[in-house]
Amino acid sequence: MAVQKTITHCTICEMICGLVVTSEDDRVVSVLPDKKNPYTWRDYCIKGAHSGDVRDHTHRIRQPMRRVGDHYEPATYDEAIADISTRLKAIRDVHGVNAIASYSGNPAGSTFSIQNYMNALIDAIGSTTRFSVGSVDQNAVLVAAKAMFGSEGTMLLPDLDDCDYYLLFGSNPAISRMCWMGKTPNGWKRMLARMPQAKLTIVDPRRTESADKASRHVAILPEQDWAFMLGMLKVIFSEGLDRLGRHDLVANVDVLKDLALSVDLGDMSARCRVSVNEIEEVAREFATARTAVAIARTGPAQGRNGTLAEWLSLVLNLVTDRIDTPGGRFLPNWPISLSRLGRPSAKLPVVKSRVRGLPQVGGGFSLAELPDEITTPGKGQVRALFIASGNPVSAGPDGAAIDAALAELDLLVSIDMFQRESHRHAHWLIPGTHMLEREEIHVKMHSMNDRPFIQTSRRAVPVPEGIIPEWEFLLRLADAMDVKLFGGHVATPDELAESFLKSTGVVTVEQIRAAEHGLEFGERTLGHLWREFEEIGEKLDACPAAFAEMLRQRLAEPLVRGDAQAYPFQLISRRRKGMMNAWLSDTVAMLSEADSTNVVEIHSTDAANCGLTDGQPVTIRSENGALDLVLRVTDRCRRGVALFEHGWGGRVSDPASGTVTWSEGKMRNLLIGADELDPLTGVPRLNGMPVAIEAR
Ligand SMILES: Nc1nc2c(c(=O)[nH]1)N[C@H]1C(S)=C(S)[C@@H](COP(=O)(O)OP(=O)(O)OC[C@H]3O[C@@H](n4cnc5c(=O)[nH]c(N)nc54)[C@H](O)[C@@H]3O)O[C@H]1N2
Ligand SMILES: Nc1nc2c(c(=O)[nH]1)N[C@H]1C(S)=C(S)[C@@H](COP(=O)(O)OP(=O)(O)OC[C@H]3O[C@@H](n4cnc5c(=O)[nH]c(N)nc54)[C@H](O)[C@@H]3O)O[C@H]1N2
Ligand code: SF4
Ligand SMILES: [Mo]
Repeated sequence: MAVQKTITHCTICEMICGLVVTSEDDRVVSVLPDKKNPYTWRDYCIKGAHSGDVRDHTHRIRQPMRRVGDHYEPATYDEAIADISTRLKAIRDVHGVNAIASYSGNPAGSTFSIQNYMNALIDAIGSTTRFSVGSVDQNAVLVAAKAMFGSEGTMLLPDLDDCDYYLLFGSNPAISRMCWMGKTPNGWKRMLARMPQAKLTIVDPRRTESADKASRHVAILPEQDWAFMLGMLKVIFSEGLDRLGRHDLVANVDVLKDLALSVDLGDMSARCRVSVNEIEEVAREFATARTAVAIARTGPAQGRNGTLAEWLSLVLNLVTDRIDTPGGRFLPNWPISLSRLGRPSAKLPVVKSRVRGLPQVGGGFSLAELPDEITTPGKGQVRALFIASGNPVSAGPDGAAIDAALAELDLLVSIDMFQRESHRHAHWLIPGTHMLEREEIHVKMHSMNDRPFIQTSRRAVPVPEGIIPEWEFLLRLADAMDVKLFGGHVATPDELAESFLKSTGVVTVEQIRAAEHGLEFGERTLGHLWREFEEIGEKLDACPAAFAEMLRQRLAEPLVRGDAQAYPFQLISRRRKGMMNAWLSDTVAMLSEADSTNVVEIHSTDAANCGLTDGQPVTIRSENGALDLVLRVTDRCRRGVALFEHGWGGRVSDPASGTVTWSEGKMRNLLIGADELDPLTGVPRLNGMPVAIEAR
């Protein structure tokens, strides 16, 4: 028996924790944290521990599958590439290049080869029709960074270990870990270790697992973080608690200050349903702490006011001198600065969508636009779509509309290890590789580390016979279409990584490969953001005009939602330890948690007022749809919100037999409308969607 130990890293979430994988006869036996990984080893979780389940799952797709009528038949890669390229050429000739589109999901982002090669194919074809998972995730960060700092890539990380006051808006790191557009391995425990001398304030409509450990929990109304933050700014400015560090490099502070001073604290309190007293206390605690960070995460970002929350959270750091200072938020600039790389592209014209005319963010259109772009006739109407490691029907708004639109395509190609909900109508199912089968250096992910560290993943088990890596499939497809990926300058992911790394002159592929447990290269230093501004001779914009305009619109809105009578609740979500978005739900990691997938939780007073009781069958209804669920009465959710989880209700099929092998729970996003979006990010109301709950 061939027992082998491989040192690699996980890519299930952004944390990319170091792993030691034991395999025997090419099967995964155990996955443990790599305790010699100097950077990530303490941050390891059940998802990574059970990652082998996915690799050896019985329903994994192990060869290309072609749709023939209402079933699938196995095919070779040559057949797949010949058929797909022929169809793509025909679509391109009749409908134009923009009729060929892609959607890359979350796992594509944490896999260097998949996302880069998928994007490269769409680029090489000449299409600009990419849909982005960021539109149901982090677009607010990109939009705020571009408007304030000049580049979408300018993401500021918290200096956790020197911070005395953590102010977290809409994040539950006890479950989700501290990973979102930046990496602070073991971040949750690092914060807890600094308490009680440090304070942690969690702003969340639900008293979460993280709030249980916090020094303060602020039970805010969904989508109203901006009002809380603006109230804080009013207090900070009017009490003279502001301390702007680099006056010389910041523009429009006066406009911002006037705006903040003009609001009424009582009005802000009424909008976010947090008392004036609590807003004042948090503002003073935050502003007077020795060091502090304010961070907004997916809670507000996945709603209609995400940009405002992201902007104002950055402003809170800015006006109290917590940017690029110890214990504040800083710009990592290793091994390549996304910030600098993004700057030239920020000057290029922004691509707008055909039907709604919305701008691309992070190089992609909003998922909310996908159905219209497929079903609305005209030049550039999407006729072919690649879904690379994604499940847009489960992840996006109005899943039913996305599903119906996907059924109308002339060509749908899914590149995934499984056939899930979004792949039901696929003409071709192209197998994906598993992370433990890949060897690559994810330059971009590592550039978001909070310390200079980079690592290669290593192949712990072989790619099963019959499967070729996603990038190789895309490269061969490009050849068949007579187009060149990356202008023909690079072929393999290693060459691509090398081309990125070359520009830094800091580390080489060889050095990274040679470092068994990952490579630490140098000390972390602060001050890169201001230095960048000095170098390019520009200023940070504290109050971008479009943001101020949106803020004024929100301030002019009535205090109570117009639809509050018909839809008294606003929907929020939660994550589970063993699940990753809408996947891993059918693996061992989830077995102990797989109960109660159809439960909606509301506050006991709300339940009593509606005449509803715990355990009662109810219908939850939005303007977009209705689902039958069971009520759970709780005091964890604040009044006026309903908690129902994302990630359930999708089906996994075995294309060989045509049977559905797994489905559990109801699909939450059927309730989410695709019309009302944050106008600056294209993000739908995944959090905050108005709903009604009634007995059935
Ligand atoms: N209501 C609501 N909606 C949400 C959210 C929410 O909190 N609430 N969360 C949002 C967020 S934060 C995100 S990031 C998005 C996620 O949106 P998506 O990325 O579209 O959805 P996932 O469920 O993560 O699906 C990932 C797919 O990738 C496949 N996959 C996993 N690993 C690999 C691999 O190594 N190779 C290949 N080829 N395929 C792989 C899986 O089998 C799965 O089908 O959903 C968003 N949608
Ligand atoms: N186990 C596990 N870990 C994960 C994932 C997973 O699915 N499972 N997903 C990964 C991914 S893709 C991502 S993007 C990250 C996300 O990581 P986080 O950003 O930490 O996301 P959540 O844990 O969903 O926490 C969001 C919180 O926001 C609250 N909330 C909802 N609406 C609002 C609002 O309007 N305002 C405020 N202030 N709060 C609100 C919710 O109640 C919830 O507690 O987690 C990653 N880690
Ligand atoms: S899923 Fe778990 S083990 Fe994998 S990178 Fe994320 S935190 Fe680490
Ligand atoms: Mo995400």
